[in-house]
Amino acid sequence: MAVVTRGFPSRRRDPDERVPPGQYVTEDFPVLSAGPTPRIDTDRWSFELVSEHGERATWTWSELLALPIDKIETDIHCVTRWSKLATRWRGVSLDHLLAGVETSALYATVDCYGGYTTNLPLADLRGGKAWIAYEFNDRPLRAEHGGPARLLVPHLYFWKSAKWVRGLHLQVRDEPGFWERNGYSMYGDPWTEDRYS
Ligand SMILES: Nc1nc2c(c(=O)[nH]1)N[C@H]1C(S)=C(S)[C@@H](COP(=O)(O)O)O[C@H]1N2
Ligand SMILES: [Mo]
Repeated sequence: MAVVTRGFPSRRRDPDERVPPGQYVTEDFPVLSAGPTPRIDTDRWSFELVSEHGERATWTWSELLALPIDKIETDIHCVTRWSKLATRWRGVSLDHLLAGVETSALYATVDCYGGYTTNLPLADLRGGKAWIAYEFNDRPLRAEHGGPARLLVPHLYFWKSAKWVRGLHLQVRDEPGFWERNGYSMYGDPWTEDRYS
């Protein structure tokens, strides 16, 4: 799969239908960070996948970029009620990173430089629904938006799209991440307004 487009039928569908309940559309790109912006050089960036058995796989920046690259066009929805339509990204599908992993785990916790975490079902990271994104609007992803690379899981509220991603670990049980421990939903489906637990 070389190219993915999602959420792209903007010329055919009524824009109102693309906005989940309780959301408004913004042209801005707000920055929402729970702490200071970590600065990570791509020279020392790596992504580590840890299975529930403790098996590890690691990708350097150049190893990541050697994987098939997708172009993604998608709407994003923040739980604080802004939605941004037709955002454009480049990234590597999690399918490529998860392909070689032996697991029967059903959940994942995403780990970040700076300490942020978030949890989601492993199934939501598979099937062309989630990426390690490193470009936004044809430019390197800016640090405040998670550069050099962030998770992009646009079908869930945007707090699941962890910035400054550095890996994920697979879990047999669903463990709450940073915002999930602070009252946000374990899942976060914008279409059912699954905001808080
Ligand atoms: N590492 C990290 N990732 C994060 C956050 C954060 O504070 N730290 N905030 C989350 C929240 S609540 C949102 S809405 C989006 C915001 O992304 P943006 O700042 O690029 O708009 O990032 C998510 N990912
Ligand atoms: Mo958010």
